[in-house]
Amino acid sequence: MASYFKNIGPIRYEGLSSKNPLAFKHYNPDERVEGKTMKEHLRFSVVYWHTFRNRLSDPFGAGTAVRPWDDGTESLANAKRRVRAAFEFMQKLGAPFYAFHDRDVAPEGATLQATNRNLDAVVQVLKEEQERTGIRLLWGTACLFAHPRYAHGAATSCNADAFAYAAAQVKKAIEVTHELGGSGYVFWGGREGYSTLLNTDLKRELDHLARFLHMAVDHKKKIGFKGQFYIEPKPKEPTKHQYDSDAAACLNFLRQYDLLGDFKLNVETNHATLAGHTMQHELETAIAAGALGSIDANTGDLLLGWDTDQFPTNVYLTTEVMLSILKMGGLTTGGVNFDAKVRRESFEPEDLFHAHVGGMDTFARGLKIAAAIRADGRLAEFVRQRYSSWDSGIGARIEAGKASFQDLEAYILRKGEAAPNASGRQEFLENLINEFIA
Ligand code: XLS
Ligand code: NI
Ligand code: NI
Repeated sequence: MASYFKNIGPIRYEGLSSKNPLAFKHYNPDERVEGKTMKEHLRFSVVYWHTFRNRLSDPFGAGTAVRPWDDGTESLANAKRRVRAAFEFMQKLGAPFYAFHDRDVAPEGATLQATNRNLDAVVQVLKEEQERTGIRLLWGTACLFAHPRYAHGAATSCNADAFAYAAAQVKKAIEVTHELGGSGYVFWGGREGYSTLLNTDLKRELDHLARFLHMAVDHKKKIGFKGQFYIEPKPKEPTKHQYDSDAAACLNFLRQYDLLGDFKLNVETNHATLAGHTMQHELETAIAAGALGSIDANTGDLLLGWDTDQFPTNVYLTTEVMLSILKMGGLTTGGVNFDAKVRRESFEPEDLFHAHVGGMDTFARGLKIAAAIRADGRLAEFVRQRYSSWDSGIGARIEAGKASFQDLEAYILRKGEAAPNASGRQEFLENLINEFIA
C-alpha cells in the first residue's frame, strides 16, 4: 500500500525526558487514570474537514497547504486516495476516532442521486480502512452551509425546497453514519440563523428547525441507528446570529420543542469564546442539564474575533475541561474531537502531526492534573463546605420542598439575622490549582 507520510513513523509515548518533537510526553494511551486508560478517557478524534480538506486559504489569500496525495480535483479517485492518506495519518497518530461531513469525504455530483452514489463509493473505502485499522467514526454530519442553495439556511430557510433538500441530505448522512457504526451524529447549524431580522420570521424558522429535528429522530428510529444525536452551539459566523447560540439557548430550544430526550450537546471551545463564555461555563451548563455529550477541542485567539479553530495548547484550559468531564463521570458516546486547523503558515504535512501531538499531550496533562486535584480533595471539599448550610436545618428543609415563604419569614423573625457569610476564597483556590499545574 502506498505511504503518504513516509518520513513519519508511529507516534509513541516517550515521556517527559524525550526531546523528540514527534513523540508524546504525556499521552500514554494505556496508562490508567481514575480506573480507566487515557485512551478510554480522552477518546481523541481527528476531523476530516480541517485536516484533509482545508487548503488553508483565508479571505485575503489562496490556500497554502501542501498535500501530495491530493491532486486538488473533485474526482472520486482523489476522494478515495484521500481516505487512505487520512487513515495512515490517524493510525500513525494513534487517534481512535474521526469525524466528517458528508461533503468532506465525497464530491457532489450533478444530481442528488449522483452525489449519493459518490458518497456510497467513498463510504466503502472508509469502511475498509476502519476495518483495517480499528479506527472508528465518532460522529458524522452533513454540510448544510457551503452550497448556495443554503444561503438562507437549511432547516430554517425561507425556501421550503431548500428545507426538503437538506432533509434528503441529512437522511443519507445519518444512514451512512449508521452504516459506518458511528457513535453519534452532529447537527451544527452553520446557516441556521439570520443576517437581519427585517426579513426574518424568527418564530416560524424555529418551528421549522424543530420539525426538521423531529423528522431526524423519527428516521433514526426507523433505521435503528443507536448513536447519540448532538447539537453544537455557536453564536455567530457565518451568520450574524445563530439560533443555537450557546448551551443555554440550545437547551431551552430542545426543551421547548420536546427534543431534550433525544439530543445532547457537542460543546466547542472557540464557540464558547465567541458566545462571550468560558468553555467551563458551557460545559457546566450542559452538565447541569444532563446533556453534555461530546466536545470539539480547539481554542480561539483573544485578539482575533472569529472562529480561528486553533489546536489547544493551554494546560489551564484542558485542566478545567477535564475537571468538568471527570466530575460528570466521563465521556460515553462522545470524545475529544480536534475541530482545529493548522495555521496558514504551517502548510507541510508534518505540521498536522505537530498540531495533533500537541493537542493530545495538552489534554493528557489536563486529565492527569484534574485527576490529581480530585485525589487531593481540597477543591471539592471547599465547595462541599461552602454549601454546608444546605445539608441540615433550614437549608435541607428548603431543598426538600418542606418550607414556604411563611415558614422562612417565621424562621428569620425568630433568628433576627442571617448567619454570617464565609469568604469565597477565590485567590486561595486559584493558587491551589496552580500548585498542581506547576
Ligand atoms: C464550525 C463548526 C463545525 C462543526 C461541524 O464552526 O465547529 O466544524 O463542528 O459541522
Ligand atoms: Ni465544531
Ligand atoms: Ni467551530
